[in-house]
Amino acid sequence: MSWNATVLTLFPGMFPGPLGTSLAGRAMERGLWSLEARDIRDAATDRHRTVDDTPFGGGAGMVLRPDVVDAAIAAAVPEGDARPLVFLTPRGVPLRQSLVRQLAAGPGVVALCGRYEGVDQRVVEARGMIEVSIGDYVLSGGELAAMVLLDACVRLIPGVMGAAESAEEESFSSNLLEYPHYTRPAEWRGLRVPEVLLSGHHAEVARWRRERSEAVTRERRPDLLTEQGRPGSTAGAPLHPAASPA
Ligand code: 6GU
Repeated sequence: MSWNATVLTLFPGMFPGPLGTSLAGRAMERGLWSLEARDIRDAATDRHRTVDDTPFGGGAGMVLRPDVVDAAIAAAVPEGDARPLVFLTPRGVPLRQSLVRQLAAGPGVVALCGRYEGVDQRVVEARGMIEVSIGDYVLSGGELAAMVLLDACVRLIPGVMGAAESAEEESFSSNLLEYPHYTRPAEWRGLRVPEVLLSGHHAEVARWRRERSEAVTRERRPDLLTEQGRPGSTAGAPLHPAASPA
């Protein structure tokens, strides 16, 4: 049983891209996950293969038609497919490690990449899509965001990472930024590695790292220390919007 990703995009040639190399690429070669990129345009029905139209209410840009997107999904996803459908859009809920963990633990994902101004909202809702953003900036399309999401999921699939790297994942689950890292030489350009790291006192090293993690988190990401991202907090979006109480 492997983890399967289907990506619906107007630019299937962008895939697998970086996902075909490095950790994800090796895991794909080993059969631990699969990736299928499907062209949304193949679901168009007119002779110009039209996928978009002007927005009702006016405004700039074009909107992907709901009938075309729905047909693309129907063609790519078998009836009864249990994989969640994720729509990559800057309007989405922020991607967090908690969602990555939930997706990685399931059967895979179907990712819809938006282009132009967006996708008709009716098909987003009719298909129960989870709308996800990867950060507060605007990309020219959802493809790079889909790659980010898939990379984050794939590295959590059992067997993809070695035991040493897997343990590393535990540090982000505490909702703290990582402590700084050092290696040889112990002195470089007159700069010494923090002495505690050379001391061999494991408990002191652990205390120092914890303190550095908390300090850098307070400095750069104080939002991680408040309710939503609290260690052990159950706050946060459910995997599926339809699963939340009305
Ligand atoms: Cl998911 N899509 C686009 N187009 N821009 C984004 C994004 C997604 N997440 C952050 N910016």
